[in-house]
Amino acid sequence: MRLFLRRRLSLLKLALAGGTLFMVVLVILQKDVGISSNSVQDPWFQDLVERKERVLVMVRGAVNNLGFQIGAPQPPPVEEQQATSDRNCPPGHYTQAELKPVLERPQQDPQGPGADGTGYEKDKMTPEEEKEKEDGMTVNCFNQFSSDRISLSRSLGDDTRPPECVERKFRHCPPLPTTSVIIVFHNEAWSTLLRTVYSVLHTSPAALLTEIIMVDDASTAEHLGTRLDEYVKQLNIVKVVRQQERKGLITARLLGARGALGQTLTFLDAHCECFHGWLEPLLARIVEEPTAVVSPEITTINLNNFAFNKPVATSKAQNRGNFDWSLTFGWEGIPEQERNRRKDETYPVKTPTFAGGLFSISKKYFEHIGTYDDKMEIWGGENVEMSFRVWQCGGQLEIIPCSVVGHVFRTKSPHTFPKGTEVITRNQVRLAEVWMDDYKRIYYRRNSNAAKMAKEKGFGDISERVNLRESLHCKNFTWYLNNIYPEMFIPDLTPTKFGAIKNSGTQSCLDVGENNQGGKPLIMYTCHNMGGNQYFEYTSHKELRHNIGKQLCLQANPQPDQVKIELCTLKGQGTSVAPQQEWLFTEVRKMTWTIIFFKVPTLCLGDSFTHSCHSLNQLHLECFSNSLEGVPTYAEHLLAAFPSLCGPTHPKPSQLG
Ligand SMILES: [Mn+2]
Repeated sequence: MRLFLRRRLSLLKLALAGGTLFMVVLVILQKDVGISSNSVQDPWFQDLVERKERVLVMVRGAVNNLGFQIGAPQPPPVEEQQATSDRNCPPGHYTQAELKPVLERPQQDPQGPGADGTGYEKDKMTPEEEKEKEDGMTVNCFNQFSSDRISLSRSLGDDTRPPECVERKFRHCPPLPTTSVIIVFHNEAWSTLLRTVYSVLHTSPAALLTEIIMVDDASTAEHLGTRLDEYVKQLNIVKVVRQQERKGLITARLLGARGALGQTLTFLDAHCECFHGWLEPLLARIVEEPTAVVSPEITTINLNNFAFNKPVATSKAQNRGNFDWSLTFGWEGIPEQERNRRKDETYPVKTPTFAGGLFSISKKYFEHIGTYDDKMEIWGGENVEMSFRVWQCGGQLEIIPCSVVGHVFRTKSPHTFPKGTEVITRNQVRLAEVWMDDYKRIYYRRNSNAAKMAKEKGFGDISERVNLRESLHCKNFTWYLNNIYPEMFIPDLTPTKFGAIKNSGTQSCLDVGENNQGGKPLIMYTCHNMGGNQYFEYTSHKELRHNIGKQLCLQANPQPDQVKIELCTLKGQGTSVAPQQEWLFTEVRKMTWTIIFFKVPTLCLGDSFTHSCHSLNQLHLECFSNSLEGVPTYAEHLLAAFPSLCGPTHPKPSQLG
């Protein structure tokens, strides 16, 4: 009996001990989760946190099933960084005094032109002023007349960023790194250039700004010579270095970076204005993640009146960078998953590509990751190259929305390309060859100049860059697409037919026209054989896709509507090709094809035209393929059921067999 009791008691002890252990584990787990979600700013960790939370829910559920009732645990207090004996690394946060700017902004006239970031345009102008404005517009492609009348030290008014950005404090330890601001310019107007410089001096903490390095890419304008040298002398931490021959942005930046003394590099364009507290969040992210390449949120300075588009406290980051298959950079909305990962605006936004004009990077990391491809010329493609490289080689590309910098976006460049715009294609071919593996073919099919250059090896020596990719053990482009940009549409690597659709009667080609994002009718236009707006490919699903950026499909519409391009209905699992987007090719004789019937005969095209589908001389369309390495050039003759060409007497698809 005693023995039995003892045994029962020890069983009870065991149960109690087990229960206690369970609770301890629970508390530890909870603490772990609490710390992660409080101190880790890194959104990548969010996944981990969520996973832990799921485990926690499971554990709680198990506990409840056992009959325990546990109240919601209190999250542990945010622990302050332990005080260290290192004098350079004191505890606590930077005070405002410690983040005092290099140069106090002098008192500004609140009624002055452009005060507090407002726009300025003069109403009644004299003929001389009109002329001055026009000349300024011609030289700069922005309103220099306005810029010249706005204070070089103008204020941008109150700090209107979201409160979590305004209130954010930065830890002393590890300290924020210093930075060298590098500004490349070529024939920039005096007022925009110097306002950029002053803006940096008025907003950057003296403790963090090592220097401003202005790199002159062989400007010819008078005011940018000795006058500039003399002027910046009084600004002490500003220096000018000069590239004697115009070699472009890439080599100019490398020249600036070479002499930089800061721990990080911050590249800015020559017509920018920095908003309150723009620098600290960029540098804080680099401390946290030394492989992060971080861009500010870029806002618009109006090119006509220089109004600064200020941030709105309640709005969230909207945009991230992308690219299309002609390797052009663009902006897109942040996908929902990424939006959900960010708890507030202090979290970085991961971005597949970046605009590349404004960013900060650790100097060591910039060198480690291979700076720039120094055989690229002038500009164009270098931002996409750096985007692929950073991601594929283990870095991160991010936008930091709490950091806001304004930039004058122009609709066209006032500068010429000394060797023509061919250099952009050359730069793009270099990046495609080094980073994109077989996916480069998708680009080449859409740009026949690029395809030709690739075939003829006219893009220069890329061995250094290929070696770099190898020595850094960079991942391949499939990895990039799957992990960094899974939202990207990937066209057929080997479509059955591709090229331009040509009417051999009129010698014109089917063309989507300017800025056709879908919904607009197509036009017939002089064939240029360069791909672009005249590029189509025939997919294994019988679609005729124009898919350089968006997934657009040629769609027949009920008469009398013309053929348009619309979003493809086939988008992946669970979707199918709409009958209006399905086209048939029928061979009429060897290498000569008649088409392209769309599936619903009752909807067949245009009766307002007298042509019959039988008058082949009028209706011949040719499909020119781009020539690719190893693929012979071929031309296929096609007859298209195009509304302006196809009359009501066309034969039924079955007759065409
Ligand atoms: Mn610019």
